[in-house]
Formats: sequence, structure tokens, C-alpha cells
Amino acid sequence: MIVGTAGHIDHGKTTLVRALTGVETDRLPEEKQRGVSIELGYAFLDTAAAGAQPAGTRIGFIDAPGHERLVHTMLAGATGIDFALLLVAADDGVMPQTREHLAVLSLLGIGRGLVAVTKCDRADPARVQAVVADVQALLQQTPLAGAPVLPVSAHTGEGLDALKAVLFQAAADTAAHAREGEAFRLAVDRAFTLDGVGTVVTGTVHAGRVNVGDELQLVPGERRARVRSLHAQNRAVTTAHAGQRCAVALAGVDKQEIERGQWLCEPAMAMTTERVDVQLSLWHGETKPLRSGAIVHAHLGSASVLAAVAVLDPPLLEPGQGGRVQLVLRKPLGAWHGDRVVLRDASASRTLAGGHVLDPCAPVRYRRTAQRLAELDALALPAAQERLNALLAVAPQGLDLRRFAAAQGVRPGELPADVLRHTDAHADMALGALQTTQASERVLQVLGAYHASHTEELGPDAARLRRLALPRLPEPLWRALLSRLQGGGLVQVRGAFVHLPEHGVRLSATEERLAQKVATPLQASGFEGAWVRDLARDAGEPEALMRVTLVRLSQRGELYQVVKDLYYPPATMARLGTLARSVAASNGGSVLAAAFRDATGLGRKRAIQILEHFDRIGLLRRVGDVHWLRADSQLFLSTDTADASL
Ligand SMILES: Nc1nc2c(ncn2[C@@H]2O[C@H](COP(=O)(O)OP(=O)(O)OP(=O)(O)O)[C@@H](O)[C@H]2O)c(=O)[nH]1
Ligand SMILES: [Mg+2]
Repeated sequence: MIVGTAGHIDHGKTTLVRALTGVETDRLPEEKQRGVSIELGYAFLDTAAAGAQPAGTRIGFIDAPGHERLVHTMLAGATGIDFALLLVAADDGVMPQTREHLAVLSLLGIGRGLVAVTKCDRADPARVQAVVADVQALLQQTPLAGAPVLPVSAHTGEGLDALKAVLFQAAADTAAHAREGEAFRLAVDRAFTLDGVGTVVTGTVHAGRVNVGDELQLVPGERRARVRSLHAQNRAVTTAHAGQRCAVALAGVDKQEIERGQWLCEPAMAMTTERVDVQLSLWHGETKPLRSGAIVHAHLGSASVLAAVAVLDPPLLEPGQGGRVQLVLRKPLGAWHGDRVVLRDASASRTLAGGHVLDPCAPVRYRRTAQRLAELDALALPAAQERLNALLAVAPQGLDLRRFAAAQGVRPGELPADVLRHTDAHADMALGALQTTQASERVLQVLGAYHASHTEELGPDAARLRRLALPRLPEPLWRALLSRLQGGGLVQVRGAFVHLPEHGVRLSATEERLAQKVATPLQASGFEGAWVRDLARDAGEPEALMRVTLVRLSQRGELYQVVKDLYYPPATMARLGTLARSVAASNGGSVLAAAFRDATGLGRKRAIQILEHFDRIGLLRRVGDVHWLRADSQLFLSTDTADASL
């Protein structure tokens, strides 16, 4: 269990932590000199040492500064704590940072805690009782309502046993951390160098587990490093988990590369964002509503950054009211679903609002549409699996499952059986059952209409069909959909073309006759291809008739027209396509004209004509002088050769 102190300056936080743990957490010369805490302090208390049950439990303390200008430091310490220890000095009573720290704790959603009314040796019992009553009233509208309020004195020791008893009971009641099963994430609050150990990063583990030897990533950033050794709650361990203070020694990382506000996380979960959608409540003590355009300090994890507010729903937030808000961050941060957010005003003098992240990869556009609000509703559900199912049920273009898992900070879960799924090295995507049905219907309807208006053609090619029917559906899902339709016999795919099964290719008698006549010469023409004029002459047919017929045959997927009047049969085209693929494979995905010329033995001009044809039909994509293999193209994969019918 991690306990965080809170309370007005000089109310005795550091002194109480010292009385409980024996550790002096004010260590900076400036802190000692001025008697004021500036940095976060860390100390630990063993329940065993104090004779409590269960033995061996170690409570971590994060001692926060109370200075009004250091609320951001208090916030960095308070994020991720399990239990709040709010202090109010009996002589001073409730003061501004008593209120503000209480607001911070409430907005962080911290519902477990106690209030110590300190310096009781300095006030008479009536005064102490009055302060206790004030505090109880103050807690009323917060998640800490009803928490124990205990009079203590760090100087005389009065009340300390009762306070410890509450802490030990709370530690005993701390069940296995709810987020232990999630991916590992630690909010960094310090980095230093230790002789013989190297760079050490400390922070509160927000979720998951980590082991010595694991590879972790610093976020924001790309830096990865192995865990050389670990301390949890100030003890050397081989594994640490959510709900612990943790020090991680990282191999080969320089201290300068790390700062407070970063996260240390599993590389698969690395997620950097400049735009988050959050569920937010405006503090009931605010006097004005929160409007779009407001500039605020956003505190996420141990980071703080300036952000612009866009209130999504309702259009503005009244004090005490909850709603959905987008934060546009001035600087990228690591953030995940469920992370707590606290907003302070632009001059950092007031704590305004708090809530949690719904979507760390929030959209720039369409952020208030009914569709988007339905997605945010889905993201508000309590369990990751429920969110996944609900999101699939409302996402018209499907879901990127890897991105979803990373944003949620969880490993991908089970999918409903009836979704459409595409998985490969590059993508893992799913489309909900209803959306799959609707998309299928749309494809069949568009294809039917296409056949009706292009009776002479076999059908559109797959890329064109996608543009006509489902332009926004991601390519991997489009491919999965098409092969499902094909597998179910609802469409047929011939080369690059797609058609309804009943849209048979019926050649006219003339076309049939000509097709037969040209089959052999086309095949014999090899990689050079055959010209209409030569085919007409050799077949003894009129050139005009041959030209019209071959155009029709190519529209039906029977032939390929590479440049005007130059034709290839599918088998030859497939061999050329396979060669282009193998050139690309040995060249990091690119096909240069010279390499393709050498691979085919063709002249430069013809080689380029064929590459440009491949650009047009979607096998390659030209960028400058280089033709890149489209990773998502299925043309001329080995199965296609079997389709070569002429
Ligand atoms: N008489 C008396 N004095 C106390 C008690 N607790 C703390 N003090 C004194 O109050 C002063 C401030 O105590 P700190 O523990 O530094 O206060 P703090 O809340 O940590 O202050 P910041 O971290 O700067 O916000 C010190 O001089 C302490 O000796 C107490 O129980 N009784
Ligand atoms: Mg202090």
C-alpha cells in the first residue's frame, strides 16, 4: 500500500512521516534551511516491526510539499497512491491548501484515507474538537466523506498508535491490486545515478508487474532498456507490481534521458498522444462553468502540461457537473484508458476539475458526432472486455485491435465469434458482426448496380469496388471481407476483377472465335506481349474487329492491356508479377526499372511500361522513380497463377 501525505504548508506532514517511519524526508539543504518541503519525500514502515498483522507488509509513504506554488509536485506524488493522509494543524485549522489538496485527492478519485489533526499539543481540547468538526464537514462532498479524523501530536506521540492501527488495517484490507493483471506501467518521478548500479528510475507502479530482465520502454520516446535490478517498497526483489513504490535499475540508459512525467512501460503498450478524450467533473467549489477554449494545466500520471479544452458533451460544464471533454496537449505525453487527470487553471492557482481518460488517441475531426459519442459511451464501460465488445458494436469502420489493446493498457482479449478479423504482421483488425453484414450487403448491391451499367465488363477491380462501396473501410478489413464473400460463393474474383456469380462471362460467337485464334500467339509472344495489328494479321481478321474484341476481353479479365493495343494473357502477366514481387523482396520492397529489366530480359522501355501497368492495377505504387510493392496487394500471389485461364 502507498500512502500519500497532503495538507497546508507547515501543518506537520514531514514531521508525522518521520514520527511514523523514523525517516527524515526533507533532505535537500534548502529544505533543511527553510524548514519547508520542496521535493517529494519517500519513507517506508513495516507492519511487522510494529507488531501488527499481517506481518511483513510494508507501507510506502510519499511525503508531499504543502507550499501553494508546489501543488504540481503534490499532484505528481499523489497520482497512483492507495491511501490519503491529510493533515490539518489543530492551531491553524483548515487553510487554503487543506482545501486544494482535498480537491486534488477527490478529483484523483482517492476514496480511502484518514485525516490527522496534528499539533494537538498546541491547542486545547475544545479547539481540537472544533477543527475535527470543520474537517468532517469539509469531507462531506468528497470521496473521503466519513473517513476517520484523528487528533495526534508528533511531538508528544499522542494519537500515533490509533493512527498506525488505522493504517495497518487499511494495508491489511488492500486486496491484490485491481490493475495487477494489466500491462506494466510506472509513472516516473525521479531518476538518479547510483555507484555500481547505474541509472535508477523510481515511481509508483500504476498497473501490471515487472521482472528483472524485462525490456521496458520510456514514454514519450522510443528508448528501450532492460531491467537490471529492482527494488519494491525499498527492498531488493525480482518482481514488482501495481500498488508498490518501485526503483528500477536500467541497463545502458543515461540519467539525462529520463525526467519526471515519463512512463516506463511494456513496449507493446507504448502510447504517446497529444489529444485525449476524458470523462471530467468540474469541482463543485468552482464558480464558473468550464468552456471550450479554456487553457489549463493538465496533470496526467506524474506529468503536467498545458492543454486547450474542447468540451464535447454537454456543450459546457457547470460546477459539480460531469461530462466529456477533449484535451489538446501542448506536448506529447504517455496516457492510457482510465488514467486519472486533474486540471488546474492557466496560472496554476486553482484546481478546477478531474476525471479519467476514456480515449488516449482521440480524433481531431468528428469529435462531437453522435457516432463518436456512442464510442465514448462504449469506452466508459467498466471492464476492458465490455469496452471492446461495445466498441465493435458501434464502430462502422472496425477496430484496430493492437491500438485498442495498447490504449487500454491491456493485452488483447477474446473477440466475439461473429466478427470479421484480419491478422498479419502489420495489422490486427476486427469489424463487428452487424457492420460486417451491412458492409457485405453494400458490396453486393454496388456490384449489382455496376453490372447493370457495365454489362460488357466482367466487373470492377477490387480496388475500384472498394472505392465505390466502402471507401472508408481499412484495407485489411476490406480484404478480409472480400475473401469472406468469395468463400461464401457470394462473389467471384478473377485476376483483379470481382463479379457476382450470376454475372457470367458470356462471350459472343465472334468473341469466342477470336479469343481462340489469339490464344496461342499471345502465349508465344512471352514477356514482349502481342500487338493488335500483328494478332489481326496472323489471324486473318480485320484489325478494327480485333481491337474492339480484345478491349472487351480485357474488361472481362481475360487479357491484360499494358499499353494501347499491347496485350498479355493472364499466365504471362502472373509470371511478370511474380518476378516483380521477387525483385521487390530482394530490394527492401522497391522495384527499380533496371532491376526489373534485368530480371525479365526485356528492354528498358517495355520494362517500364509493365511496371506502370502494375502501378495502375494496384500491385505497385510509384514514388518518384521507384515502384514500391504494395504490402496489401494480393495480386499475383501464387494462388492467382491458377486463375490464368487463357
Ligand atoms: N508542537 C508541534 N509541532 C509540530 C508538530 N508537527 C510538526 N510540528 C512542527 O511544525 C513545523 C512544520 O512541520 P513540517 O513537518 O515540516 O510541516 P510540513 O507539513 O511537512 O511542511 P511543508 O512540507 O513545507 O508543507 C516544524 O517546525 C515542526 O516541528 C506537532 O505535532 N506538534
Ligand atoms: Mg514537509
